[in-house]
Amino acid sequence: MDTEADLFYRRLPKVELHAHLNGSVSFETMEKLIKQKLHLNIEHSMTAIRSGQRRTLDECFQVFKVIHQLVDSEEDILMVAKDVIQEFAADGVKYLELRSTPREVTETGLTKRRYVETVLEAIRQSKEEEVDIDVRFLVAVDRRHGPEVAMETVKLAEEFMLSSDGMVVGLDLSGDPTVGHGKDLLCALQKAKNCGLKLALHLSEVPSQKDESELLLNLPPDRIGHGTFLHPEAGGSDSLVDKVCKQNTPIELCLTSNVKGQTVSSYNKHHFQYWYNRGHPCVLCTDDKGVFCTDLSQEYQLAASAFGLSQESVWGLSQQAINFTFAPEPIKQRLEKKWAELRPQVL
Ligand code: 6MZ
Repeated sequence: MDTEADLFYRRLPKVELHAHLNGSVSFETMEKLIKQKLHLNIEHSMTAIRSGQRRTLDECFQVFKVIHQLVDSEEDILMVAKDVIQEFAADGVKYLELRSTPREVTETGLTKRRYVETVLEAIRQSKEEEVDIDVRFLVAVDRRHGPEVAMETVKLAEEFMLSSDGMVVGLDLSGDPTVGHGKDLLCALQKAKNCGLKLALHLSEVPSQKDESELLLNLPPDRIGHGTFLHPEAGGSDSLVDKVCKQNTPIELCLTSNVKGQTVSSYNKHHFQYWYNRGHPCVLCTDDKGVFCTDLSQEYQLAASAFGLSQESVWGLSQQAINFTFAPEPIKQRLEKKWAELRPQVL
């Protein structure tokens, strides 16, 4: 049963800005997919990392390969995206920026264009069904696939940005951080920026990305994903921190993901503390709520307990995230109003 404290986090209106679609598939949705594709011989233990379990980052990326086998058609994507949106809404998320890498699958006829259209269709249907959440989409570039694919993806993202009625707002750079180098993707990322797509870039997720982060921070990105190894205490540098601070670039922080993926040794050693204590813009996110078995309420609760945050501070954290969204100004104002209406009299 939920305690009073649990209820506070569940009722807290929240903004989710770093959620990979296929990493966010819940146990229940996975159950449906596994049953539909028994011939693949996939078990739950292959698609999620349970409480107390840890994996290397490399093993986490193997998990995505398994999930991609299960989610390989338009019908799957529609179901998965609708379920994920519904689940975020049920967890009190009022504004969600979902991200996903367009994929093509010859056997099912899935193309990258249909992939994006199907995610947008899921967003549209959720709206028609009056699910209480505003959803936007970031098209993701998987760094593993190199510069040509990155450029193709940017072109696709630009097209949808212009034709999707404001649903496609930006571009994400993600994928296995140990593969490839950001310098090869600069051209595509610059093009995305020039055409008005906002940039949410995974930066310094592993220690070896120092030079790459120096380079990518010059773009500059509009938000940073993880940034685990940017600060000097984690092996980064003052110059990286200076750049991030000068540009005041919000950082998307995903506690459970980093602890389970073992890039951070424990919750109370998470770099949330470094940035939060400096008053730097921080937003708590889930990353992959399905794979890491978490939700956004739990992430707020974990941060509060690891760093002794009061309910007032937690409220402040969730509210300030509105400013870091890629939504247009009127939407931000609408969200501010919602937060004012939902604020408890006593915190
Ligand atoms: C980097 C990640 C990630 O795009 O198929 N992804 N990239 N770091 C992470 N930290 C754990 N978690 C997920 O969702 C799955 C894809 O998102 C990226 C990877 O490219 C992964 O294949 P989509 O919806």
